[in-house]
Amino acid sequence: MAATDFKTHFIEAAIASGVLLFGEFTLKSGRKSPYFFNAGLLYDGKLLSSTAEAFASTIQSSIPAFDVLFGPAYKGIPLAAVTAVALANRGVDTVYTYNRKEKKDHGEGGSLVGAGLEGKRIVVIDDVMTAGTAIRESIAIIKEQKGTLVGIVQLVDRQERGKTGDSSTIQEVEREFGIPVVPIINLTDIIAYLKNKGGYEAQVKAIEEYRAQYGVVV
Ligand code: OMP
Repeated sequence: MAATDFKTHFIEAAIASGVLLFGEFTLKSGRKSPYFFNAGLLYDGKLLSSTAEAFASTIQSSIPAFDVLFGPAYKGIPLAAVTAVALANRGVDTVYTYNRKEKKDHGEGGSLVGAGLEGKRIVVIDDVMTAGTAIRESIAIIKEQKGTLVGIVQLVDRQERGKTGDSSTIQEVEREFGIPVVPIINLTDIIAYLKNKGGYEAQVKAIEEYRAQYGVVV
């Protein structure tokens, strides 16, 4: 599927399955948003399969050589797992790792599950980027484990300002860590879809007002 076809199909399916919602939502950053993307509801096998393909092709086209996919708890976990499968189907052998939110003190112990990160080149696979708190938590884990971060692929870039100045969170993270941060879809794609589809005038107006307050110029 071409990238633009994927985006249209994905946004349509996300709205139909309640993954992409419109209303009033308080975000992790405290910002009040007229839309919310809930990757926790991305449980349709077909949609997950096309999402995995999109992650795999984005990695192949935009991310340098790597060893391990890292899927942060919770929502990054299935995304990293299905991406590893999609890459394997393309002949790219890789491994993946995720963290637990609570450290386990019995059984195998520790807070990471999967391949070790020490001395490895890591790509983070995650759901949504807003102000960058979640991604910085992942970067801290990789550093603590003595892995090297080589790239980040996000399912949705909300194209918002980071914590400092007028740059987007993606620009901030790219600059600070010197790595590519690549989204699969972004807010511009979502607005374009809604405008093209029609019937979403009130939602587009609210999103554009929100974007004027927290977004970056694109
Ligand atoms: P930041 O940590 O501010 O970048 O926000 C990203 C995190 O917020 C994601 O990992 C989600 O946990 C959550 N989130 C969503 O899942 N969907 C959204 O549309 C917006 C957020 C959010 O709270 O900003």
